[in-house]
Amino acid sequence: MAGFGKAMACREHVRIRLGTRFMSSSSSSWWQSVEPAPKDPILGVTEAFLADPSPDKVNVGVGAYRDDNGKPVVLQSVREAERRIAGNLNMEYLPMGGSMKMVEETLKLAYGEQSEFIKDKRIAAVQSLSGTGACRLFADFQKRFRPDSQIYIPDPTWANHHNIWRDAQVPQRTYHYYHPESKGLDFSALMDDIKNAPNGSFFLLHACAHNPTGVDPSEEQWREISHQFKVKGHFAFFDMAYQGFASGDPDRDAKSIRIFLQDGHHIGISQSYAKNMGLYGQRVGCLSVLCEDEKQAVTVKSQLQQLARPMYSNPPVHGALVVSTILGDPELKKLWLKEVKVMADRIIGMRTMLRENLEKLGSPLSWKHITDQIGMFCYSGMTPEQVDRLTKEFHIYMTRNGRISMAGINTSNVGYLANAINEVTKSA
Ligand code: PLA
Repeated sequence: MAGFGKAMACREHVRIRLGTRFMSSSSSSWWQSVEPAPKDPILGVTEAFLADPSPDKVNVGVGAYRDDNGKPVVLQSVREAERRIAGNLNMEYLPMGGSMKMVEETLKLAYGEQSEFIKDKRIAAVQSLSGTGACRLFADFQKRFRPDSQIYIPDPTWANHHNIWRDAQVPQRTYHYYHPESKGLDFSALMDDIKNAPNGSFFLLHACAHNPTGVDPSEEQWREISHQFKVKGHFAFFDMAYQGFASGDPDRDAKSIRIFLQDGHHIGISQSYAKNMGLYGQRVGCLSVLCEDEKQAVTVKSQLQQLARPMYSNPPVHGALVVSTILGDPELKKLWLKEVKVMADRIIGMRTMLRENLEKLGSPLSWKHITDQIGMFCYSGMTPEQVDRLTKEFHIYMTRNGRISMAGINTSNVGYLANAINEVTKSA
């Protein structure tokens, strides 16, 4: 008995010890090797802004449109579409490729209302989780069907492009884009990089309103780029996150794409309604790939759906309904186009005001690039240290690459912002 008792006690002891070990492993050591992720260079700015109690604080970090009172905007066209769809619909799943009605209307915006490619059903297209989701889906598609390819990304670019193609395990190269001295396009270096890339390379191009630089090629330069792509047999993937935000006219902002289409390229496009319809949080967009013919488009689409299925199964329904309601009704579409123009014009107006304010303060630097650049952002040329001073001393929040979201500026804060920029840059 004594021996049995001893054995039991021993087993109990082992159980407890093991138990404690299990406890400790499940409560702490599973994720012991996990390091904190670095803060996102753009969305991290919003977090810091929200945590600042100062009444003077200004957020010109993330590219989110604000009205002249600094308030987020829900477009009238969106409100009206929501009124029309409210209560009328069920909440069933969309197909894996999303709302075909939405996709059809979205393709018209990019490829042109009368596009032969739409009529000939040569475009494989799916609704995506906004522009980010479209880029990621394309990156995964590229990896799956062109596993040895790499992607050429402009230097600089939207920071998340690097994350997207990294996580899709597509090797990245950069190509010259921005010229720091002129604060414009480094066209000759860009053309050299296009020429020197191996034939048949994948290139990511910003269709308009380049983020973060606000620098776009001219129409003539786009023609040259397209020509050189043809010579080299490169693939152009257009990220069009700001259609309408550059000129105020979505058709004009699609010029780069139309040039490539005229030249017979088989391109890919990411489209987003975050900015031009203000549907940021609805996550609605579209990925399209122009194919040889209808048969290939059907095949490619089936593979895009296959990629989406294990990730998120099918995309959300509400934003897609808002978009298809607006674009499917000529009156609502007209209203939307007017509203896009109002947003773009307000930003253009703020460019002039910011530049004028800086010049009035007697800034020794040139601020011409503020009005030369286009779209949602101004690539100011400020250093990370100057940006840090803006944040610490003036509670102004922006990304450390010196990018200013023009959409966060209004008539009430432009003077304050100009003064602060002048203070941190005047001795540079
Ligand atoms: N592509 C580019 C070039 C972008 O600038 C952005 C958004 C996206 C795609 C993705 O937008 P979406 O997924 O919301 O459609 N860039 C923002 C926001 C506005 C962000 O970083 O997510 C920016 O502040 O740069």
